[in-house]
Amino acid sequence: MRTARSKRLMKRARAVIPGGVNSPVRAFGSVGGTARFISQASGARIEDADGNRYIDYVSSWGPIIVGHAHPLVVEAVRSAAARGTTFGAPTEAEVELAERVIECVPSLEMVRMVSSGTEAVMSALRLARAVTGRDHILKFEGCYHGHSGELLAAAGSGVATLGIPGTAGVPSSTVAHTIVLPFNDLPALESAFVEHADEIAALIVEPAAANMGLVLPEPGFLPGLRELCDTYGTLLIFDEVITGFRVGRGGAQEYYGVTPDLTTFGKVIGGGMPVGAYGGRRELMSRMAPSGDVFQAGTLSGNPVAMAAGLATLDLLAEPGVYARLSATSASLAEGLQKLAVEAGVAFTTLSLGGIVGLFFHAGPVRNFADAEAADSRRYAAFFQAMLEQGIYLAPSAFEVAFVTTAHGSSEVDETLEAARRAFRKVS
Ligand code: KE4
Repeated sequence: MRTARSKRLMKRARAVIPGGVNSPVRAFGSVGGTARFISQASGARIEDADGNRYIDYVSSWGPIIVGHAHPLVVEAVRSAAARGTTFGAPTEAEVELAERVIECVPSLEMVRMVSSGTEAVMSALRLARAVTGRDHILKFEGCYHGHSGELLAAAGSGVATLGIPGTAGVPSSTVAHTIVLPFNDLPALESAFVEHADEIAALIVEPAAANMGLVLPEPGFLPGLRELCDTYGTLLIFDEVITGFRVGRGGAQEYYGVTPDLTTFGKVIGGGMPVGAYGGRRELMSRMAPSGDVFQAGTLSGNPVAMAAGLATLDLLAEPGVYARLSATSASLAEGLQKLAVEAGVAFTTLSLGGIVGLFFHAGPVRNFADAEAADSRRYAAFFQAMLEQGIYLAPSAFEVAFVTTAHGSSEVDETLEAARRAFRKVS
């Protein structure tokens, strides 16, 4: 496969952008080889600078759900931009998208638009701390909630001990209020609540974890979070930046039937343009400036071009049967991959939820981050390369997932499984 132009572009990029990329995972660091510079995309397929075409399962890490360059989304962006790209003043489009998101997600009475998932999470945590008057926050190992310093914490030494910096540049004081626990472990959570009783402002969780591969909540886990938060007066925040509008119109909270106090969104609601949002009950959200005393702001928050892309995307997702079809495509891909792995004698676990497919080179079950870390990431890297060579673009990291769009149909699944048959043989 020719990669000369991507190689040349990466050399140029590295001279002016750290690591040649504007987000680390794009550099292919954990899978090796040449990161592909993408020049264009349409539907389920992308094309790189050397003219190679791929079936895309990165889907820009989730925002692309109705396929790349959907004509209705492109037209919405074009016509919005032609009326002016940003005003720094309220527009009707922001009200429309807020109303649409609230209409779809029962736990919401108000939302605030921002420009990324990170911003949405930062703001929701600040609100939770203001509302409760408490400082501690609690997250789970392997869940990713954006790059705000307070969340870049590694688990402390013992269960329920406070976090330690997970990266350079985060002072230990910044994570001194962050408790990090194992996902799917209610007993550990219970003891953390006993130890920190009335000090925890918020518990934030990806209701289905999709940043350590796909790890689903075990039965009782999410209801257990809700119960413990109620007992201790802690706000429950569902980070639905990935699951929102991807596992269903009402998100993972509707799918699992557990109602959080606050929810964060991103990706899909921007239709490929920079958008994040956070929302919840009116009594909570009205604490945000200017109606309340909790400050948060943003130059391009609610950007009208981004709102147009989001609205066009949510219109397309409102068509009857869309999520059933999306889930069926994901399930057929997952089942097909599992069957091929068994035939090739490769230890492999795959599962799907809405438009998400998780792949682990691990006999399973994968219940938490420790299990996910035990998966064979070297074999994932070899599988990734073998698929890439055959025109299938998976996530360049074993700790991500495959994102399916409504543009992926049976022909894309068949082509992917044909390539996987050869790739599994190669890595077995
Ligand atoms: P952004 O700030 O990247 O828009 O959103 C942060 C975020 C928050 N919450 C969850 C559950 C997320 O998955 C993310 C971002 N997801 C990663 C992919 N796993 C973005 C990819 C990247 O960082 O390049």
